[in-house]
Amino acid sequence: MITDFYKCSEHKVIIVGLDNAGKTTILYQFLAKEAVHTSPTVGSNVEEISVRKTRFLVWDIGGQESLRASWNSYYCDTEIVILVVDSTDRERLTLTREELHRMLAHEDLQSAAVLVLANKQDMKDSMTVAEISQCLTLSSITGHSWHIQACCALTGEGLSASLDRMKSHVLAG
Ligand code: G3D
Ligand code: MG
Repeated sequence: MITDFYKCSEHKVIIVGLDNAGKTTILYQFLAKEAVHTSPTVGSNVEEISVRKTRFLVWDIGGQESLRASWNSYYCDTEIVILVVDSTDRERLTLTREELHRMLAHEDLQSAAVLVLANKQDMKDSMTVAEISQCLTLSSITGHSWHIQACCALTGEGLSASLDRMKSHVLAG
């Protein structure tokens, strides 16, 4: 049955971003809703996350420079790209912008939506969503549906809203 197929299907999500942005913490917050002790991701972590009846297969990909070259091996069939930004890391935001636009030009991601998570909003010196949006030139993205959400992976703030948005995106698509 076609309906059963859709009920059972999983939506592939990849979490990308520079090292130390908070990707692994976010993955496990999605899963457990509690902060976990993390260590730098070597290779990748993958977890299945259910938002009521919608299932996501979420890949957390290592962000160290040496690993970024292999991000593209994860792109195939990805429906949502979550880009995690450390909102306090002003110095490397330009690098994040380059990685984002390079990624979106890849043919395997032509139909993927982008969710930017402006993480570490608990820090006093964090940049706002507006600042990050401008620096990443999000408004220049035309071929992809995109959204930016402020969050704090330590408390989980902003993450339920992110999961809701992911769910409505795949249901609408
Ligand atoms: P990565 O997977 O993107 O490399 P991690 O990043 O999830 O390993 O997180 C890197 C560090 O940032 C961790 O600190 C983690 O606790 C911290 N972190 C993640 N999200 C937040 C947040 O919202 N606010 C704050 N203040 N810190 C956060 P350690 O000290 O373990 O290196
Ligand atoms: Mg990690």
